[in-house]
Amino acid sequence: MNDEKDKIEKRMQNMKKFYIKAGELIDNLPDAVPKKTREMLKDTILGDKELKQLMDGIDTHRPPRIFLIGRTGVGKSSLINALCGAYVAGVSDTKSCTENAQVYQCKDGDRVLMEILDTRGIAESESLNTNISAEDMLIEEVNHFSPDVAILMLNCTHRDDVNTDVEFLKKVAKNYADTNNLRLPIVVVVNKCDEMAPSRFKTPNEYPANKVTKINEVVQYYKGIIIKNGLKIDDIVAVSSLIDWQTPDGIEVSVEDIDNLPVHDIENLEIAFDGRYKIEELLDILEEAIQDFEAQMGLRMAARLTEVVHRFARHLNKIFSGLAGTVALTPIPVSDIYVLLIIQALLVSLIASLSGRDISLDTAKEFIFSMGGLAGVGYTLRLVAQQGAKFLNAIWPGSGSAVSATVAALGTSAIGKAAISYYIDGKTIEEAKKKFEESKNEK
Ligand SMILES: Nc1nc2c(ncn2[C@@H]2O[C@H](COP(=O)(O)OP(=O)(O)OP(=O)(O)O)[C@@H](O)[C@H]2O)c(=O)[nH]1
Ligand SMILES: [Mg+2]
Repeated sequence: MNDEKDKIEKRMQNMKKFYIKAGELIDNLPDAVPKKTREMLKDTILGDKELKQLMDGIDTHRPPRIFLIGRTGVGKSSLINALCGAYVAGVSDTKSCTENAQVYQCKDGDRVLMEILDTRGIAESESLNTNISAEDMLIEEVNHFSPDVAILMLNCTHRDDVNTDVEFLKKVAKNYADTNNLRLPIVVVVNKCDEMAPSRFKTPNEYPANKVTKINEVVQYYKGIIIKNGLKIDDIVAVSSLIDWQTPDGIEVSVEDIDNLPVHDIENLEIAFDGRYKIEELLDILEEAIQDFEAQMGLRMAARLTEVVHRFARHLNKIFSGLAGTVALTPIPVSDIYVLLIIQALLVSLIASLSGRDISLDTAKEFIFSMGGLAGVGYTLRLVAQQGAKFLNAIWPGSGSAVSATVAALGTSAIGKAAISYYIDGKTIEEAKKKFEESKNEK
């Protein structure tokens, strides 16, 4: 939907505006903040390459090109839907299609989310031409497509012979490396985890331990074969792409019937049941594997608004927790505690801006204080400096007179998660606080 695209762009621009303003905000901090500290803050936040790339990418991104290889019915199309969190119609691009491979764009309305080279795997393909083998044709096709990442899809419940596809991928990877002077990132996805016994458990956080154990065994089995065959992969992950769809008026439709619906209904399909397992993890793996920043950003943007906003918020949280940890590498004395506080306040403000709200640094600080039960105290920076130890103990009990890198990173990540639940998920402040309490004790 166009609407959706506008909204995503608007939220991103909103966040970027706040980021650009950060330097000015730091300059305008009360005089109690020493100049040295301000400089340190500016260097840390504005000097961070990853954060800068993220912000720059908002204006320059392109749909990632994904080379999908897997047998008919393994769930290639379903995986794309799962990654996008939407039913995306594949639009064929006729210029380079053979019987074994198909290039298409995944679209949500007129927004191109991804470009896919879809193949059924060499094991299933037949030579179409006596002069040139199916394999050579496919390799040619892949090179022409120039993927950002290759995904080999396997089935969790029946252990297919993967040797042929692994051998083929090795050739593709070699060819790709020779042509592009770049390594082709390869991610292996073991799909249909939900069908692993006991298969009646379809809700991801209700998978019993024995199901998870069996899933992991399959992953180890495939991993063994791949390693034995000498294929270098970036990662392997077991997922479920299961989504049941319904029309906006709540009528559930089976995947087989979707194509018979009017275009308007297809474009507006909603999730009736979300059985997606470890898809977020896969997205993180793909983000890491894709080397091109514009494509990386395109992957982040390839979803419905709520998912895009979450993805960005999580990414911001990761960056800022890292920054807080770095700052605290030399343990921060109490008097410098506002460095951490400002880093966190900026994080909270950026997360709020993603939710479509503009909040001041002061509001962000109030939010942070309220996590430690200091709401309404009206803490100023000067007060924080004076009462640093009290503040520290309220937020991270036992942190004593200095904050270690781990505590700073964990505490910041916990604040970020609380901010996501309050500003983005619309939870109450009590629920956000609960999230904070849970998160700060995580490993
Ligand atoms: N339970 C379950 N069903 C799945 C999953 N992924 C796909 N399916 C179902 O498996 C069937 C085949 O899925 P597709 O996504 O069409 O498979 P494909 O690999 O694109 O198949 P081709 O396009 O024919 O090569 C469909 O009925 C999907 O609904 C999954 O993770 N769990
Ligand atoms: Mg398909």
